[in-house]
Amino acid sequence: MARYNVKETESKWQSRWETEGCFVVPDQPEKPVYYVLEMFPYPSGRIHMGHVRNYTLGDVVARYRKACGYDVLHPMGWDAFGLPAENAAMENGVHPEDWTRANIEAMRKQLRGMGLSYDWGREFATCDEDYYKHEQKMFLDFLEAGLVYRKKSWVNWDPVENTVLANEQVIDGKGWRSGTAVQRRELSQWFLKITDFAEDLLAGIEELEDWPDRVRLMQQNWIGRSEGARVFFAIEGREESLEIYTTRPDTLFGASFMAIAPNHPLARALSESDGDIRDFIRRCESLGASEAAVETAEKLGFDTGLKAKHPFVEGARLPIFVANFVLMDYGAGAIFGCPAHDQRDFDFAGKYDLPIVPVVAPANIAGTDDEAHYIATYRNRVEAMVGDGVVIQSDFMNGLSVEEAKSAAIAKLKKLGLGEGTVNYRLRDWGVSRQRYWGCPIPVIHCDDCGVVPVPLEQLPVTLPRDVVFDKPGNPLARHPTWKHTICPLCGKPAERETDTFDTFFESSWYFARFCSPKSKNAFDKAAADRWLPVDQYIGGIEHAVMHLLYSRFFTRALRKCGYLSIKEPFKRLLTQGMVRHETYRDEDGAWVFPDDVAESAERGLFHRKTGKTVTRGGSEKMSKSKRNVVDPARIIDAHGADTARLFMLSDSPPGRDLDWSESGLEGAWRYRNRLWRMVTEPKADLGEPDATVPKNGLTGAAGNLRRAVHKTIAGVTDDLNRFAFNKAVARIRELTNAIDDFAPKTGTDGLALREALETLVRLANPMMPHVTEELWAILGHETRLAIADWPKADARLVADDTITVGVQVNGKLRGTMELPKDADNRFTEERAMALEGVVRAMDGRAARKVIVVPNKIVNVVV
Ligand code: ANZ
Ligand code: ZN
Repeated sequence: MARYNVKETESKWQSRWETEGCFVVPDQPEKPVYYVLEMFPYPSGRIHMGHVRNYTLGDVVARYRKACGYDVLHPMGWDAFGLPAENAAMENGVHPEDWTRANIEAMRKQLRGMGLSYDWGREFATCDEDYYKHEQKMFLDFLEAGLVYRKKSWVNWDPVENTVLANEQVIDGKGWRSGTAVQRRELSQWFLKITDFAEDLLAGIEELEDWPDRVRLMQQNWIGRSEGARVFFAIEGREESLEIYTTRPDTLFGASFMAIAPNHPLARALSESDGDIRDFIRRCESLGASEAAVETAEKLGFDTGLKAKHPFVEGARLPIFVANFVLMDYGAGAIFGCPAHDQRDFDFAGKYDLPIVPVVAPANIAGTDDEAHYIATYRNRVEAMVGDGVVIQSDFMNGLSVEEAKSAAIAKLKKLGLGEGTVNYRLRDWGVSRQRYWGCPIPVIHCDDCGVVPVPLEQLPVTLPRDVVFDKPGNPLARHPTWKHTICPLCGKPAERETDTFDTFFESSWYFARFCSPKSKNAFDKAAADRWLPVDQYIGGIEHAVMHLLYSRFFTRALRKCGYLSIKEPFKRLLTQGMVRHETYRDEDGAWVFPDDVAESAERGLFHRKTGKTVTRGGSEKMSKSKRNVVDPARIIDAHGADTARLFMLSDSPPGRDLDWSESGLEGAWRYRNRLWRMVTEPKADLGEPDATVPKNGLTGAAGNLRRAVHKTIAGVTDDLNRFAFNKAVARIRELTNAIDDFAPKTGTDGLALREALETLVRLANPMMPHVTEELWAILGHETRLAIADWPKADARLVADDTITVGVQVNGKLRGTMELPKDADNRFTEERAMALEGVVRAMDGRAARKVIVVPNKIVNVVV
């Protein structure tokens, strides 16, 4: 048989599957349905190894489920809006749309080269007018349902990207993409009321049992529910009271100051007549608005001179500070400070010389002789006592536990009309306005007389103008000479369009639903969505654990509220794949070196192929362009074939773990594919006809053993695939390959057993290596496609273990083992045991005093 021609064979099957419609999903499925979805890519222009891993995992699931008798929805599309297209426009003068479309073309070609079982007829890009127009209607529906509002707010402004960033996009005070320090700015923004669903989003996590625990925890923390109290402090000499939020009302007797956010209305009001406060606020604003920035900055306060009245202690007064560590958009934007039991307040009190009054003591100290000493020396501590304990120095709460005191304080506040218990969330509403061109236009009009007016439905979609220039940073929509000028739908006077576009997370929050009916005139057909959703298996990177998944879960609820959908959660089961890693290399000057540029020789060690500089090998890290430790999938697939790359991606690690890319691993996969090819194309016996049945009983000896191995492998691989243990499945397939290699067929029926073994091997390996197995299936004489064939079934009688291993001990020491038929009788067992070579040697001619047989387990010989 000829050598395996990788390129020709792979592209042949890719086009046949396509022309024969093997993966076209019926609109009216008759079988049970299964929806497997991989996170769709941003069309950067080239696929990377993360894509290869993600899409291989999804394809194995899709092909396997299809073989198991499901109608499988397995679609692919493009998350096509976003800033890189605008950057490319600015750098190279290419239009964002042209750049994006060209990238999609290139990447589609690369994905096709991987032999993925997509229904390409369902493909779309989010920048298609036919996609984004539905979002505009959705937005207006959300508006009507009270899920959208517009608010002037402080935003994180990225001065390099010239746009607003969501809090989640600010990492350590810096923009997630630009890496530059984020500034604060006040802008009018559109918000989606994700907080309306805070409780429900949290409760829903409970039911997502098939999500990784890590992701569930991240979502929980992000929503950040806390129980506490709202307390209203009267302000001396003023009408209004000061509302604060606290999770520790039990510490109210330890309060020694109040603090408000720099942008709190009270601070604003005071700054109008006080230049010093004004300067202080300005100083705080230059520090950045994100939680992280505030957390790391030095704690600064400014005493306003105002005093708050303590709710429980007659005559007690607390100074009110403006403080940079209080955030306006959390709780009430104001706090009471209890230095003894909060580290931040402790530091603040030290700095501004405020009282530190302990009101909680460890249980073994409270009420004992040590209590006085605890109180007297408290100020000398280096840290606040934030733990649990018993309440002291607190009047009616003395002796209570922290939890009991919380309830007692809340009850008292309620009675006094000064507060109540509340639940608070860390989750913020989602600001969706972006000052960018390459996104979905927000469909509203601003009229001087009528205010903000939604674009009437019959005027949708609002499309992007094509003629834009990127000669300077900022939003070209706002600079466009005509686009934004329109007339007010209400009064008919000249008015202006909103020039902001949606955050691109908007598009990725509902694409999974569009795939159910991608040609629908509506966003999607409800019937199709009901049929396919929720997604049975979603697969993607851990980097989307918070934002994308939370936004999609929110959209599902919002769409349900607006009558689009009836499901509660979008993704039933989630698999987050691990990173693909690679060793890093640096030259003498510390510059990163591409692995491909590294050569090795005995006398020079590692060196740079082109510059000749000495190279040192660093640790294995996530593949990234910045460290140059990337391997281009296109090159790998071109040189070794898609099947090889796919097999390697599955072989070494379970999907959730990181995977180390290695040449040797890749070579191993390549050798295995060739071995499979030879084994089937040069069989050791006449294999008979494809439909010849193997005699069910007549097979004994080696052929019988082979059949048992075949059926055990079927059962094992099936089990592995159900559990996503793809690496184990690969290992099992390789074991079967060895067993087939060891098999020496002698008779005609041996040939039939060999056929069954080879066919099974090919069928089990098909989801991993679809091309070579499809070709081998044809070579084995089949005229229908393996891609649409059924999954092999294990014969239960052959799977059950019918021989067992029994150990033999002489005077308590193991001297040998033997393979016995299950439930062999004691006499037969004893005879076989006494004949074992190790046993004979150990007995050394002595007679057995006693032989104890524990059936199916062990034999003990006493001499
Ligand atoms: C008094 C107190 C005493 C507090 C004490 C803590 C310990 P979590 O758990 O994150 O919800 N806080 C409230 N609003 C704030 C804001 N806008 N900016 C900064 N800090 C704020 O934290 C709630 C606690 O964080 C609240 O409880 C409040 O300080 C502070 F021994 O109130 B605490
Ligand atoms: Zn008007």
